Amino acid sequence: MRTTTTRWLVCVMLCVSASACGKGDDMDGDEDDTVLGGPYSGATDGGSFRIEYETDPSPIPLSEDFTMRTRVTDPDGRWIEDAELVVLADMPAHGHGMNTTPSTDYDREGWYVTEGMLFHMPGDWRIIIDVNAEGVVETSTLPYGCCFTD
Ligand SMILES: [Cu+2]
Repeated sequence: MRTTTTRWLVCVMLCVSASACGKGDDMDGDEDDTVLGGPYSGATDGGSFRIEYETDPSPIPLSEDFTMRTRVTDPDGRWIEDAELVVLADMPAHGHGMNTTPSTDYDREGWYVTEGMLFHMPGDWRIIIDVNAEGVVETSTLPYGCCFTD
């Protein structure tokens, strides 16, 4: 009798933690509320840089590699050519990032290319772009609802 009860408790605990892991623990994180896509431009948190990006394919597909092209300018629209850019993404409601490690290289005219991005779940992602240029380190965080399916 005691053993049965213990097994039942272990099962309940596993189930609870599994669902918390998979779905997130707040209502806002539920994928049913996800607004697909997101803003393709914005400023970094300190206001020193402007960011715009495009993806290939677009929109971002679920569970497929995509490439990001990101342009960095100053607030007057001048290209920033010598930045060190780190582009990542996470799902804040689930507490995880991507399973891939993208790499970013400079292309030209203020554009940087990031290879190896992959969204492995539908729901609310954030694209996080760290810019290190001209002695300033700032971050742009842009929401992205994944993914369109048809
Ligand atoms: Cu997730």
